[in-house]
Amino acid sequence: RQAIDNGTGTSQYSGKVPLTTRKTGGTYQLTDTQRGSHSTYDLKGSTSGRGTLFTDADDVWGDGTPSNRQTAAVDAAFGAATTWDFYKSTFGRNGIKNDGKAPYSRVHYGNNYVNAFWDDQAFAITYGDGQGNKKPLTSLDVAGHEFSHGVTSATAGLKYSGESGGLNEATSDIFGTGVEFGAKNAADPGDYLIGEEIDIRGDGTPLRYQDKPSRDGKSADYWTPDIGKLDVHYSSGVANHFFYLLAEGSGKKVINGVSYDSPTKDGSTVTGIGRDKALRIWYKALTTYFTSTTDYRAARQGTLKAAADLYGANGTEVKAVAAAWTGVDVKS
Ligand code: ASN
Ligand code: ZN
Ligand code: CA
Repeated sequence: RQAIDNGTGTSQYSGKVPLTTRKTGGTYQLTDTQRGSHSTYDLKGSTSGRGTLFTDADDVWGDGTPSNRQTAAVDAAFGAATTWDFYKSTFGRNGIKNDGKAPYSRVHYGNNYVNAFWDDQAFAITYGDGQGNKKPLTSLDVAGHEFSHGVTSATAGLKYSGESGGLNEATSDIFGTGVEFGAKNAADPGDYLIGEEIDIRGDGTPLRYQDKPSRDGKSADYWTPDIGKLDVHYSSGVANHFFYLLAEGSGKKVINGVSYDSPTKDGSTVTGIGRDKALRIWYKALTTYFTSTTDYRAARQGTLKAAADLYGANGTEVKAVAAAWTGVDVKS
């Protein structure tokens, strides 16, 4: 029997965090024995292979700076554990395939690589170190985003192009945000911004905004007949905006010190039902009604059914789902 040890790490984005590790002989491995044996590997700049499992002599990991190569591993391991716990506690889901098996994570991919990605074949999450190798893309919302690509692949299988591709991307943003709020981490409190910690643009602004996706200069706020021609990271805006409206409602709001102002296409007012219900409706739709070819119109229908299943056909939740889709111009 492997011993379960509670390590501690100093992350770059989430402060000091607990880590579950595995003790073998005199060393600790960065393998989470409590959550499907998720392991974190060091690619050391390589762009192929699995890398080298992180190990440590005293079970105290990283120092919060990117020059300590354990630091990105602390964020990645904490992100995977937090996402694992989010799916378990919010939806009763036991890992990506609901079979208790964890993916693995790789950090320090390439040189100055400003991206992170999910690989379905490898069943792995991979993180670059960002510009100047100073901003690893290992923040909580990004970890939740990439992990969620695995969940989408294992469930609806939304095809990664056209409208279904936008829904696939938005699903990852929606649950990434769910993970971040759920963590209640003082260093990285929840918000409806994606990638606000990793400074991917080098000017301090987030990668994406869910209250009004066009704040990034590229993403769509509302459905149009040509929406499927956009890159999936921009056509996702319609569903991100739907999710914000459903959770928080239209208009101005300040949450955890961040200001939002969410418009609707037709000027209608949407009253939010709260993030928890909005997350449950999206998850139920994803895992029950969405398929590889679901488009925006079908997403409206699927989420309406999910809301009816969860909260009753005549509830305020179903009405709010309809109002939020209408607000982003996805009509019945
Ligand atoms: N970070 C991106 C994503 O998860 C990577 C990609 O576009 N392949 O969508
Ligand atoms: Zn993505
Ligand atoms: Ca965020």
